[in-house]
Amino acid sequence: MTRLKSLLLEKIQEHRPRIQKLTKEFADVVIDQVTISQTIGGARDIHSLVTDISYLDPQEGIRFRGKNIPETFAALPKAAGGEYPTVEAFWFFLLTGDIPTQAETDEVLADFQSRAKVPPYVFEVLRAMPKDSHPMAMLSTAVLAMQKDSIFASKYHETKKNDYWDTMYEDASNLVARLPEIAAFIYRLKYKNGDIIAPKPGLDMGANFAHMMGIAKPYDDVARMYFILHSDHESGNVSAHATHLVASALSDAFYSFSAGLNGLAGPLHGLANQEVLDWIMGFQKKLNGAEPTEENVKQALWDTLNSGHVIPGYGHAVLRRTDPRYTAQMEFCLKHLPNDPLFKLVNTIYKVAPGVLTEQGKTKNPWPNVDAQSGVIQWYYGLKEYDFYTVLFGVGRALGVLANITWDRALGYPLERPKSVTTAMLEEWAAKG
Ligand code: AMX
Repeated sequence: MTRLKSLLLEKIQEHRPRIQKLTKEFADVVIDQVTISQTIGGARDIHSLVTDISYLDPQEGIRFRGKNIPETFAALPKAAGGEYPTVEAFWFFLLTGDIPTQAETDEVLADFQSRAKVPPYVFEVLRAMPKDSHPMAMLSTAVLAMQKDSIFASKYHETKKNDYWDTMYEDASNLVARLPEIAAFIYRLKYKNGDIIAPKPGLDMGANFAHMMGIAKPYDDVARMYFILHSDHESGNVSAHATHLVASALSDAFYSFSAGLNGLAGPLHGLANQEVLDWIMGFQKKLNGAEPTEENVKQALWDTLNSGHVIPGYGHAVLRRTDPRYTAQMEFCLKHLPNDPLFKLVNTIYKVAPGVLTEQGKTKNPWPNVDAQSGVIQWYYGLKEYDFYTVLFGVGRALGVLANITWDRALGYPLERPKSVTTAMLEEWAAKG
């Protein structure tokens, strides 16, 4: 057994009594109340999910296992010659809460390489899809296609509930190890005339992804940063919640993560990074060669709002400040591409959009989220096919949601089944005040 898996088991055994105590001794302690507006309004803010992998504070932003983004980047072992930690080190951290040593990180890398072979039928499935399929539909289909090899599903009847985490962990690890090659394959199949670049053994996930995409350094660091930043945002966002919900029926990781990806593909969620670039390209086209200014950006933002659309990359269901994932990427841009015209335009939007949204007065959070900044970096390194951007988000998101469903099974979390009410019942409660 690898150090990661044996430590994970130790952590699971340590954690189980905490959940047992809470459910046995404190089951009836009230932690929240539900209003009519929350019931109609997408269960916003109801405290009804539990995860220890990340926590999102509305003001402070995300903490992974208690560490904010700068702390996470500083604490984890870096790739040799790179500025950012390896995805392998981060996976160890997400699953266990411990910072791995270099030796432990190297073992994850070796373990991933033993799992990384993508079954050939996946490529056949992808090649058979219509050429104009969206890359997210392709990614989700590829993940679902691998369901037939799920260890969790094949051993379900012989596995005791206490051990479900083990086979879930195996599937989760296999998926994480294979996703970069699948994503790069989709990219090169769709946009590079099917000129596929084979993976290179020995490289960490970020470096191997950059290699398979055919993009030179420092894209390896971009990939590491990107996958880590997009990994987890606690449990209530659509992709995390969908994955958790489907897995709660004891569907395996392939069914569950495919469902999560389908949610990520929505324009209000992960597709917003594609929408941001689309907005910028449309704006530049309308400028017809003129310089972007605060005035014409402001006008374009109002035009978007007045046409009944959202400003992509702005607003958030939980956050009430600039997303620290936005800031982390902005810092990367300031260091590596400070004079890039697209970066400058994104900064101009950042200057103007919060004021426009505040003046419009609808959104609870006028500040940018992760998606407002992420496309600029990809564009700069030559990845201009922006309908691919959400796939990158998806590869990163796998880390968080798959760590979560492994822990879901470890802690025996039950089938999710919130209760519905009817409109008449709400009206009755409303009449009572
Ligand atoms: N542009 C215009 N209107 C916005 C807005 C934006 N960026 N953000 C919120 N609003 C509007 C909402 O549409 C809503 O209008 P309505 O009352 O007419 O329905 C009103 O403001 C109140 O919304 P809210 O409570 O502030 O936000 P929410 O929790 O309902 O939605 C989100 C959150 C992210 C869906 C929303 O801010 C949005 O649509 N943003 C643009 C899309 C985007 O960037 N999504 C990515 C989010 C991060 C991620 O998941 N990757």
